[in-house]
Amino acid sequence: MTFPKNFLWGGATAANQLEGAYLEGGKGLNLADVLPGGKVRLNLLSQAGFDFEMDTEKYHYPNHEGIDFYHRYKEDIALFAEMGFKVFRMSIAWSRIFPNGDELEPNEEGLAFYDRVFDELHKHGIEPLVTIAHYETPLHLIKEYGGWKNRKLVEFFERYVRVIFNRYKDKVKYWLTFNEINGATHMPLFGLGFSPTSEETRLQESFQGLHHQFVASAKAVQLGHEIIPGSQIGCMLIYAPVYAFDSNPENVLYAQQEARIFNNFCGDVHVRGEYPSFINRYFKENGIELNIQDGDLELIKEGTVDFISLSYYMSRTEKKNKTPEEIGEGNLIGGVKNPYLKASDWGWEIDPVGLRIALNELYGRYQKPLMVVENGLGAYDKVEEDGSINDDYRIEYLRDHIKAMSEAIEDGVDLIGYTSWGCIDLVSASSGQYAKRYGYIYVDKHDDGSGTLERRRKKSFYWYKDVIASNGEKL
Ligand code: BGP
Repeated sequence: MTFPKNFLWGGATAANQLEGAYLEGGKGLNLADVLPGGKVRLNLLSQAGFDFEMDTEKYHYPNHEGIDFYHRYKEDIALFAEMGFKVFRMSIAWSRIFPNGDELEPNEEGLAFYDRVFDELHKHGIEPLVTIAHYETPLHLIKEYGGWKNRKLVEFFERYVRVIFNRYKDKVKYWLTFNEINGATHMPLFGLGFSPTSEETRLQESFQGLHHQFVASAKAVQLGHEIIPGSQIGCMLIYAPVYAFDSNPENVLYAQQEARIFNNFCGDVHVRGEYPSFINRYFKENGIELNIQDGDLELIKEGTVDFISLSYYMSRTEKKNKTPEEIGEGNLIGGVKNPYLKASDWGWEIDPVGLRIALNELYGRYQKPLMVVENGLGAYDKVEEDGSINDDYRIEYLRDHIKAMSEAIEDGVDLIGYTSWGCIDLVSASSGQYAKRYGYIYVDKHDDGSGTLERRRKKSFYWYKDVIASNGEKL
Protein backbone atom coordinates (compact mmCIF):
# COMPACT_ATOMS: atom_id res chain seq x y z
CA MET A 1 0.00 0.00 0.00
CA THR A 2 1.13 3.52 -0.69
CA PHE A 3 0.38 6.11 1.94
CA PRO A 4 2.52 9.18 2.47
CA LYS A 5 4.54 9.33 5.65
CA ASN A 6 2.42 11.94 7.42
CA PHE A 7 -0.91 10.61 6.28
CA LEU A 8 -3.66 11.79 8.62
CA TRP A 9 -5.49 8.68 9.83
CA GLY A 10 -8.44 9.20 12.11
CA GLY A 11 -12.18 9.28 12.55
CA ALA A 12 -15.06 11.71 12.06
CA THR A 13 -18.09 12.89 14.02
CA ALA A 14 -20.42 15.89 14.33
CA ALA A 15 -21.41 17.70 17.53
CA ASN A 16 -25.14 17.15 17.25
CA GLN A 17 -24.76 13.42 16.70
CA LEU A 18 -22.62 12.66 19.74
CA GLU A 19 -22.44 15.44 22.32
CA GLY A 20 -25.89 15.22 23.89
CA ALA A 21 -26.24 17.70 26.80
CA TYR A 22 -28.47 19.65 24.49
CA LEU A 23 -29.48 22.23 27.07
CA GLU A 24 -26.32 22.29 29.17
CA GLY A 25 -23.61 24.90 29.27
CA GLY A 26 -25.92 27.61 27.99
CA LYS A 27 -26.44 25.91 24.63
CA GLY A 28 -29.42 27.00 22.53
CA LEU A 29 -31.57 24.67 20.45
CA ASN A 30 -30.47 23.80 16.96
CA LEU A 31 -31.96 21.97 14.00
CA ALA A 32 -30.88 18.50 15.17
CA ASP A 33 -32.64 19.03 18.49
CA VAL A 34 -36.05 19.18 16.82
CA LEU A 35 -35.57 16.22 14.48
CA PRO A 36 -37.40 13.16 15.74
CA GLY A 37 -35.60 9.82 15.88
CA GLY A 38 -36.44 6.74 13.87
CA LYS A 39 -37.38 6.18 10.28
CA VAL A 40 -39.99 8.92 10.40
CA ARG A 41 -37.08 11.39 10.23
CA LEU A 42 -36.22 10.71 6.62
CA ASN A 43 -39.79 11.34 5.47
CA LEU A 44 -40.07 14.51 7.49
CA LEU A 45 -36.73 15.75 6.24
CA SER A 46 -37.62 15.58 2.61
CA GLN A 47 -41.10 17.07 2.80
CA ALA A 48 -41.84 20.74 2.26
CA GLY A 49 -43.11 22.79 5.19
CA PHE A 50 -41.38 20.94 8.06
CA ASP A 51 -42.79 21.83 11.47
CA PHE A 52 -39.99 22.93 13.80
CA GLU A 53 -41.92 22.41 17.03
CA MET A 54 -40.99 19.49 19.26
CA ASP A 55 -43.71 16.98 19.96
CA THR A 56 -42.32 14.89 22.80
CA GLU A 57 -45.61 13.05 23.26
CA LYS A 58 -45.41 11.62 19.79
CA TYR A 59 -41.68 11.40 19.03
CA HIS A 60 -38.37 10.96 20.77
CA TYR A 61 -35.33 13.11 20.02
CA PRO A 62 -32.10 11.07 20.19
CA ASN A 63 -29.76 14.00 19.55
CA HIS A 64 -30.72 15.42 22.95
CA GLU A 65 -28.63 12.74 24.60
CA GLY A 66 -26.40 11.68 21.70
CA ILE A 67 -23.79 9.41 23.21
CA ASP A 68 -23.06 11.92 25.97
CA PHE A 69 -19.66 12.89 24.55
CA TYR A 70 -20.13 16.21 26.36
CA HIS A 71 -19.42 14.44 29.65
CA ARG A 72 -17.38 11.49 28.39
CA TYR A 73 -15.01 13.11 25.92
CA LYS A 74 -11.92 12.21 27.94
CA GLU A 75 -12.70 8.52 27.87
CA ASP A 76 -13.54 8.67 24.16
CA ILE A 77 -10.45 10.60 23.18
CA ALA A 78 -8.31 8.13 25.13
CA LEU A 79 -9.84 5.35 23.01
CA PHE A 80 -9.11 7.26 19.79
CA ALA A 81 -5.54 7.70 20.99
CA GLU A 82 -5.31 3.99 21.71
CA MET A 83 -6.15 3.34 18.05
CA GLY A 84 -3.37 5.76 17.13
CA PHE A 85 -5.50 8.55 15.63
CA LYS A 86 -3.49 11.39 14.14
CA VAL A 87 -6.57 13.50 13.53
CA PHE A 88 -10.11 13.72 14.89
CA ARG A 89 -12.86 15.36 12.88
CA MET A 90 -15.54 17.00 14.98
CA SER A 91 -17.80 20.00 14.64
CA ILE A 92 -18.49 22.96 16.84
CA ALA A 93 -22.18 23.36 17.59
CA TRP A 94 -22.87 26.95 16.59
CA SER A 95 -25.64 27.16 19.21
CA ARG A 96 -23.16 26.40 22.02
CA ILE A 97 -21.23 29.50 21.03
CA PHE A 98 -24.16 31.69 20.03
CA PRO A 99 -27.27 30.05 21.56
CA ASN A 100 -29.64 31.96 19.29
CA GLY A 101 -27.17 32.66 16.54
CA ASP A 102 -27.77 36.40 16.35
CA GLU A 103 -26.34 37.63 19.67
CA LEU A 104 -23.46 40.05 19.76
CA GLU A 105 -21.55 38.27 22.52
CA PRO A 106 -20.65 34.58 22.62
CA ASN A 107 -21.44 32.12 25.38
CA GLU A 108 -18.26 31.59 27.41
CA GLU A 109 -19.32 28.18 28.71
CA GLY A 110 -19.66 26.87 25.18
CA LEU A 111 -16.27 28.21 24.18
CA ALA A 112 -14.68 26.69 27.29
CA PHE A 113 -16.10 23.26 26.45
CA TYR A 114 -14.29 23.12 23.10
CA ASP A 115 -11.11 24.41 24.77
CA ARG A 116 -11.23 21.35 27.00
CA VAL A 117 -11.83 19.02 24.04
CA PHE A 118 -8.99 20.49 21.96
CA ASP A 119 -6.63 20.39 24.94
CA GLU A 120 -7.47 16.77 25.55
CA LEU A 121 -6.84 15.92 21.89
CA HIS A 122 -3.48 17.68 21.92
CA LYS A 123 -2.53 15.91 25.14
CA HIS A 124 -2.78 12.71 23.10
CA GLY A 125 -1.05 14.14 20.04
CA ILE A 126 -4.26 14.22 18.00
CA GLU A 127 -4.86 17.09 15.60
CA PRO A 128 -8.43 18.44 15.57
CA LEU A 129 -10.15 18.91 12.21
CA VAL A 130 -13.16 21.13 12.81
CA THR A 131 -16.31 21.46 10.75
CA ILE A 132 -17.77 24.90 11.37
CA ALA A 133 -21.31 24.04 10.24
CA HIS A 134 -22.54 20.46 10.28
CA TYR A 135 -26.35 20.26 10.03
CA GLU A 136 -26.84 22.20 13.27
CA THR A 137 -28.08 25.69 12.41
CA PRO A 138 -29.36 27.45 15.56
CA LEU A 139 -33.12 27.01 15.71
CA HIS A 140 -33.73 30.70 16.28
CA LEU A 141 -32.05 31.49 12.95
CA ILE A 142 -34.33 28.97 11.29
CA LYS A 143 -37.54 30.21 12.86
CA GLU A 144 -36.89 33.93 12.86
CA TYR A 145 -34.89 34.35 9.69
CA GLY A 146 -35.78 31.35 7.50
CA GLY A 147 -32.28 29.83 7.63
CA TRP A 148 -29.75 30.39 4.84
CA LYS A 149 -32.40 31.74 2.46
CA ASN A 150 -31.84 34.91 4.40
CA ARG A 151 -28.74 36.96 3.65
CA LYS A 152 -28.55 37.99 7.33
CA LEU A 153 -27.03 34.60 8.11
CA VAL A 154 -23.82 35.58 6.33
CA GLU A 155 -23.29 38.28 8.94
CA PHE A 156 -24.13 36.00 11.90
CA PHE A 157 -21.87 33.28 10.52
CA GLU A 158 -19.02 35.72 10.11
CA ARG A 159 -19.36 36.77 13.73
CA TYR A 160 -19.36 33.14 14.86
CA VAL A 161 -16.34 32.27 12.73
CA ARG A 162 -14.38 35.29 13.91
CA VAL A 163 -14.99 34.29 17.51
CA ILE A 164 -13.94 30.68 17.10
CA PHE A 165 -10.89 31.50 14.97
CA ASN A 166 -9.66 34.00 17.54
CA ARG A 167 -10.35 31.71 20.44
CA TYR A 168 -8.82 28.53 18.99
CA LYS A 169 -6.10 29.98 16.82
CA ASP A 170 -3.39 28.15 18.74
CA LYS A 171 -5.28 24.89 18.90
CA VAL A 172 -6.87 24.24 15.52
CA LYS A 173 -5.13 24.33 12.17
CA TYR A 174 -7.55 22.34 9.95
CA TRP A 175 -11.06 23.70 9.33
CA LEU A 176 -13.96 22.83 7.04
CA THR A 177 -16.68 25.35 6.28
CA PHE A 178 -20.04 23.71 5.36
CA ASN A 179 -20.59 19.98 5.68
CA GLU A 180 -21.70 18.33 2.42
CA ILE A 181 -22.61 21.70 0.98
CA ASN A 182 -23.74 20.21 -2.34
CA GLY A 183 -26.36 18.02 -0.63
CA ALA A 184 -28.38 21.16 0.00
CA THR A 185 -30.67 21.05 -3.02
CA HIS A 186 -31.75 17.52 -2.08
CA MET A 187 -32.22 18.18 1.61
CA PRO A 188 -32.21 21.92 2.26
CA LEU A 189 -33.28 21.36 5.83
CA PHE A 190 -29.98 19.76 6.83
CA GLY A 191 -27.49 22.09 5.25
CA LEU A 192 -29.43 25.29 4.71
CA GLY A 193 -31.69 25.18 7.74
CA PHE A 194 -35.02 25.62 6.03
CA SER A 195 -37.70 23.50 4.61
CA PRO A 196 -38.70 24.63 1.12
CA THR A 197 -41.91 26.60 0.95
CA SER A 198 -43.13 24.20 -1.73
CA GLU A 199 -41.74 21.67 -4.21
CA GLU A 200 -41.86 24.38 -6.91
CA THR A 201 -39.66 26.78 -4.95
CA ARG A 202 -37.14 24.19 -3.71
CA LEU A 203 -34.47 24.90 -6.31
CA GLN A 204 -34.77 28.67 -6.30
CA GLU A 205 -34.57 28.84 -2.49
CA SER A 206 -31.79 26.28 -2.25
CA PHE A 207 -29.50 27.90 -4.81
CA GLN A 208 -30.03 31.29 -3.20
CA GLY A 209 -29.16 29.72 0.17
CA LEU A 210 -26.08 28.15 -1.41
CA HIS A 211 -24.99 31.51 -2.76
CA HIS A 212 -25.12 32.92 0.77
CA GLN A 213 -23.03 30.00 1.99
CA PHE A 214 -20.45 30.52 -0.77
CA VAL A 215 -20.07 34.11 0.33
CA ALA A 216 -19.89 33.06 3.98
CA SER A 217 -17.35 30.34 3.22
CA ALA A 218 -15.12 32.68 1.23
CA LYS A 219 -15.25 35.17 4.09
CA ALA A 220 -14.29 32.40 6.51
CA VAL A 221 -11.31 31.40 4.36
CA GLN A 222 -10.11 35.00 4.30
CA LEU A 223 -10.58 35.48 8.02
CA GLY A 224 -8.93 32.16 8.79
CA HIS A 225 -5.82 33.05 6.84
CA GLU A 226 -5.71 36.43 8.54
CA ILE A 227 -6.28 35.25 12.11
CA ILE A 228 -4.50 31.88 12.00
CA PRO A 229 -1.36 31.98 9.87
CA GLY A 230 -0.68 28.56 8.39
CA SER A 231 -4.27 27.40 8.78
CA GLN A 232 -5.74 25.06 6.19
CA ILE A 233 -9.36 25.72 5.34
CA GLY A 234 -11.23 23.27 3.19
CA CYS A 235 -14.63 22.76 1.66
CA MET A 236 -16.66 19.61 2.18
CA LEU A 237 -18.53 17.83 -0.59
CA ILE A 238 -20.70 14.74 -0.59
CA TYR A 239 -19.25 13.11 -3.65
CA ALA A 240 -20.90 10.33 -5.63
CA PRO A 241 -19.48 9.58 -9.09
CA VAL A 242 -22.33 9.30 -11.55
CA TYR A 243 -22.29 6.31 -13.90
CA ALA A 244 -24.41 6.00 -16.99
CA PHE A 245 -26.67 2.96 -16.73
CA ASP A 246 -25.47 1.80 -20.17
CA SER A 247 -23.64 3.09 -23.24
CA ASN A 248 -26.70 4.78 -24.73
CA PRO A 249 -25.32 8.28 -25.41
CA GLU A 250 -28.52 9.83 -24.04
CA ASN A 251 -27.88 8.14 -20.72
CA VAL A 252 -24.19 9.07 -20.79
CA LEU A 253 -25.09 12.70 -21.37
CA TYR A 254 -27.68 12.63 -18.64
CA ALA A 255 -25.19 11.11 -16.19
CA GLN A 256 -22.70 13.83 -17.09
CA GLN A 257 -25.28 16.56 -16.54
CA GLU A 258 -26.29 15.17 -13.18
CA ALA A 259 -22.64 14.90 -12.13
CA ARG A 260 -22.01 18.50 -13.07
CA ILE A 261 -24.84 19.83 -10.97
CA PHE A 262 -24.33 17.55 -8.02
CA ASN A 263 -20.58 16.93 -7.85
CA ASN A 264 -18.96 19.79 -9.72
CA PHE A 265 -20.99 22.91 -9.16
CA CYS A 266 -20.17 23.61 -5.50
CA GLY A 267 -16.58 22.44 -5.88
CA ASP A 268 -16.05 24.77 -8.82
CA VAL A 269 -17.27 27.77 -6.84
CA HIS A 270 -15.24 26.87 -3.75
CA VAL A 271 -12.03 25.89 -5.51
CA ARG A 272 -11.95 27.93 -8.72
CA GLY A 273 -13.72 30.86 -7.14
CA GLU A 274 -16.34 31.33 -9.81
CA TYR A 275 -19.70 30.10 -10.98
CA PRO A 276 -19.06 27.52 -13.73
CA SER A 277 -20.37 28.25 -17.23
CA PHE A 278 -22.60 25.17 -17.33
CA ILE A 279 -24.77 26.47 -14.50
CA ASN A 280 -26.26 29.30 -16.58
CA ARG A 281 -28.30 27.02 -18.77
CA TYR A 282 -29.43 24.99 -15.77
CA PHE A 283 -30.54 28.12 -13.95
CA LYS A 284 -32.37 29.34 -17.02
CA GLU A 285 -34.16 26.06 -17.64
CA ASN A 286 -35.21 25.79 -14.02
CA GLY A 287 -36.30 29.40 -13.63
CA ILE A 288 -33.61 30.15 -11.04
CA GLU A 289 -32.54 33.75 -10.59
CA LEU A 290 -29.94 34.54 -8.00
CA ASN A 291 -29.74 37.70 -6.03
CA ILE A 292 -26.01 38.42 -6.11
CA GLN A 293 -24.83 41.58 -4.38
CA ASP A 294 -21.98 43.84 -5.42
CA GLY A 295 -18.70 42.43 -4.25
CA ASP A 296 -19.95 38.86 -3.79
CA LEU A 297 -18.24 37.46 -6.86
CA GLU A 298 -14.95 39.19 -6.01
CA LEU A 299 -15.10 37.80 -2.49
CA ILE A 300 -15.79 34.30 -3.79
CA LYS A 301 -12.79 34.65 -6.08
CA GLU A 302 -10.54 35.72 -3.24
CA GLY A 303 -11.70 33.18 -0.69
CA THR A 304 -10.93 29.90 -2.43
CA VAL A 305 -10.22 26.87 -0.25
CA ASP A 306 -6.85 25.32 0.54
CA PHE A 307 -7.98 21.73 0.18
CA ILE A 308 -11.02 19.67 -0.67
CA SER A 309 -12.62 17.22 1.67
CA LEU A 310 -15.31 14.77 0.76
CA SER A 311 -17.68 12.22 2.17
CA TYR A 312 -17.90 9.09 0.11
CA TYR A 313 -20.54 6.45 0.74
CA MET A 314 -21.79 5.41 -2.67
CA SER A 315 -21.77 5.99 -6.38
CA ARG A 316 -24.90 6.76 -8.34
CA THR A 317 -26.11 5.17 -11.56
CA GLU A 318 -28.32 7.22 -13.88
CA LYS A 319 -30.68 6.71 -16.74
CA LYS A 320 -32.51 9.45 -18.57
CA ASN A 321 -36.01 8.07 -18.43
CA LYS A 322 -36.27 6.05 -15.27
CA THR A 323 -39.46 4.56 -13.98
CA PRO A 324 -40.27 4.88 -10.27
CA GLU A 325 -39.63 1.13 -9.84
CA GLU A 326 -36.08 1.53 -11.12
CA ILE A 327 -35.08 4.11 -8.53
CA GLY A 328 -32.68 2.50 -6.08
CA GLU A 329 -34.15 2.15 -2.62
CA GLY A 330 -32.23 3.97 0.11
CA ASN A 331 -29.99 5.79 -2.33
CA LEU A 332 -30.31 9.29 -0.92
CA ILE A 333 -29.44 11.04 -4.11
CA GLY A 334 -31.69 9.18 -6.50
CA GLY A 335 -30.38 7.08 -9.34
CA VAL A 336 -31.26 3.58 -10.47
CA LYS A 337 -30.12 0.28 -9.01
CA ASN A 338 -26.66 -0.73 -10.19
CA PRO A 339 -26.75 -4.45 -11.06
CA TYR A 340 -23.06 -4.85 -10.21
CA LEU A 341 -23.28 -3.59 -6.65
CA LYS A 342 -24.53 -4.91 -3.35
CA ALA A 343 -26.13 -2.58 -0.84
CA SER A 344 -25.94 -2.05 2.93
CA ASP A 345 -28.89 -2.84 5.20
CA TRP A 346 -30.04 0.72 4.55
CA GLY A 347 -29.90 0.31 0.78
CA TRP A 348 -26.68 2.31 0.27
CA GLU A 349 -24.77 0.71 -2.59
CA ILE A 350 -21.25 -0.40 -1.70
CA ASP A 351 -18.67 0.57 -4.29
CA PRO A 352 -14.99 0.89 -3.31
CA VAL A 353 -13.93 1.34 -6.94
CA GLY A 354 -16.17 4.40 -7.00
CA LEU A 355 -13.95 5.99 -4.36
CA ARG A 356 -10.91 5.60 -6.62
CA ILE A 357 -12.93 7.14 -9.44
CA ALA A 358 -14.09 10.00 -7.20
CA LEU A 359 -10.57 10.84 -6.06
CA ASN A 360 -9.25 10.78 -9.61
CA GLU A 361 -12.11 12.98 -10.84
CA LEU A 362 -11.59 15.53 -8.10
CA TYR A 363 -7.83 15.65 -8.38
CA GLY A 364 -7.97 15.75 -12.15
CA ARG A 365 -10.34 18.71 -12.00
CA TYR A 366 -8.68 20.80 -9.30
CA GLN A 367 -5.15 19.58 -8.45
CA LYS A 368 -5.70 20.45 -4.81
CA PRO A 369 -4.94 18.21 -1.82
CA LEU A 370 -7.83 15.93 -0.94
CA MET A 371 -9.01 14.45 2.32
CA VAL A 372 -11.66 11.75 2.70
CA VAL A 373 -13.42 12.94 5.85
CA GLU A 374 -16.34 10.51 5.82
CA ASN A 375 -16.71 6.94 4.65
CA GLY A 376 -18.01 3.88 6.39
CA LEU A 377 -20.61 1.19 6.73
CA GLY A 378 -23.77 1.72 8.74
CA ALA A 379 -24.68 -1.73 10.04
CA TYR A 380 -26.49 -3.60 12.82
CA ASP A 381 -23.95 -4.93 15.32
CA LYS A 382 -24.43 -7.83 17.70
CA VAL A 383 -22.83 -8.11 21.12
CA GLU A 384 -21.88 -11.75 21.72
CA GLU A 385 -22.35 -13.44 25.08
CA ASP A 386 -18.70 -12.91 25.91
CA GLY A 387 -19.12 -9.20 25.18
CA SER A 388 -17.23 -9.19 21.88
CA ILE A 389 -18.50 -7.53 18.70
CA ASN A 390 -17.23 -9.26 15.59
CA ASP A 391 -17.83 -6.73 12.86
CA ASP A 392 -15.98 -8.45 10.02
CA TYR A 393 -18.38 -6.88 7.49
CA ARG A 394 -17.22 -3.44 8.56
CA ILE A 395 -13.55 -4.42 8.35
CA GLU A 396 -14.11 -5.77 4.85
CA TYR A 397 -15.85 -2.57 3.75
CA LEU A 398 -13.16 -0.31 5.16
CA ARG A 399 -10.31 -2.47 3.87
CA ASP A 400 -11.68 -2.31 0.34
CA HIS A 401 -12.07 1.46 0.52
CA ILE A 402 -8.59 1.97 1.96
CA LYS A 403 -7.18 -0.17 -0.87
CA ALA A 404 -9.04 2.03 -3.34
CA MET A 405 -7.46 5.13 -1.77
CA SER A 406 -4.04 3.55 -2.06
CA GLU A 407 -4.69 2.89 -5.75
CA ALA A 408 -5.74 6.51 -6.22
CA ILE A 409 -2.51 7.66 -4.61
CA GLU A 410 -0.64 5.40 -7.04
CA ASP A 411 -2.66 7.09 -9.79
CA GLY A 412 -1.08 10.36 -8.71
CA VAL A 413 -3.75 11.80 -6.43
CA ASP A 414 -2.55 13.99 -3.55
CA LEU A 415 -4.56 12.45 -0.71
CA ILE A 416 -3.59 13.75 2.73
CA GLY A 417 -5.91 12.00 5.14
CA TYR A 418 -8.77 9.67 5.95
CA THR A 419 -11.26 10.04 8.78
CA SER A 420 -13.84 7.28 8.60
CA TRP A 421 -17.32 8.30 9.65
CA GLY A 422 -18.71 7.65 13.11
CA CYS A 423 -15.50 6.23 14.59
CA ILE A 424 -17.57 5.81 17.72
CA ASP A 425 -21.24 4.78 17.38
CA LEU A 426 -23.51 7.82 17.33
CA VAL A 427 -26.94 8.98 16.19
CA SER A 428 -27.46 8.52 12.45
CA ALA A 429 -28.17 11.78 10.65
CA SER A 430 -30.68 10.59 8.08
CA SER A 431 -32.51 7.92 10.03
CA GLY A 432 -32.11 9.27 13.56
CA GLN A 433 -31.28 5.78 14.79
CA TYR A 434 -28.69 4.40 17.16
CA ALA A 435 -29.09 0.99 15.49
CA LYS A 436 -27.28 2.20 12.37
CA ARG A 437 -23.77 1.87 13.72
CA TYR A 438 -20.51 2.93 12.10
CA GLY A 439 -18.05 2.79 14.97
CA TYR A 440 -14.87 1.02 15.95
CA ILE A 441 -16.21 1.66 19.43
CA TYR A 442 -19.58 0.27 20.40
CA VAL A 443 -21.85 2.40 22.56
CA ASP A 444 -24.49 0.66 24.60
CA LYS A 445 -27.43 2.82 23.62
CA HIS A 446 -30.59 1.78 21.79
CA ASP A 447 -33.47 3.25 19.91
CA ASP A 448 -35.95 2.56 22.70
CA GLY A 449 -33.85 4.84 24.90
CA SER A 450 -32.32 2.01 26.94
CA GLY A 451 -28.59 1.40 27.42
CA THR A 452 -25.81 2.23 29.83
CA LEU A 453 -23.76 4.29 27.34
CA GLU A 454 -20.83 2.02 28.16
CA ARG A 455 -18.11 1.95 25.47
CA ARG A 456 -16.70 -1.32 24.07
CA ARG A 457 -13.95 -2.01 21.56
CA LYS A 458 -15.21 -3.87 18.49
CA LYS A 459 -13.04 -6.24 16.43
CA SER A 460 -12.58 -3.38 13.94
CA PHE A 461 -11.01 -1.30 16.73
CA TYR A 462 -7.99 -3.62 16.89
CA TRP A 463 -7.91 -3.91 13.10
CA TYR A 464 -7.86 -0.13 12.55
CA LYS A 465 -5.15 0.24 15.21
CA ASP A 466 -2.95 -2.07 13.13
CA VAL A 467 -3.83 -0.22 9.93
CA ILE A 468 -2.70 3.07 11.44
CA ALA A 469 0.40 1.61 13.10
CA SER A 470 1.52 0.12 9.77
CA ASN A 471 0.52 3.26 7.79
CA GLY A 472 -1.93 1.21 5.74
CA GLU A 473 0.40 -1.74 5.10
CA LYS A 474 -1.44 -4.18 7.32
CA LEU A 475 -4.98 -4.36 6.08
C1 BGP B 1 -23.30 12.25 6.06
C2 BGP B 1 -23.31 13.23 7.18
C3 BGP B 1 -23.05 12.67 8.53
C4 BGP B 1 -23.43 11.24 8.69
C5 BGP B 1 -23.21 10.35 7.52
C6 BGP B 1 -23.84 8.99 7.59
O1 BGP B 1 -24.23 12.62 5.10
O2 BGP B 1 -22.39 14.27 6.98
O3 BGP B 1 -23.54 13.56 9.47
O4 BGP B 1 -24.35 10.93 9.60
O5 BGP B 1 -23.66 10.97 6.34
O6 BGP B 1 -25.21 9.10 7.35
P1 BGP B 1 -26.29 8.45 8.25
O7 BGP B 1 -25.99 8.86 9.64
O8 BGP B 1 -27.56 8.97 7.78
O9 BGP B 1 -26.14 6.99 8.06
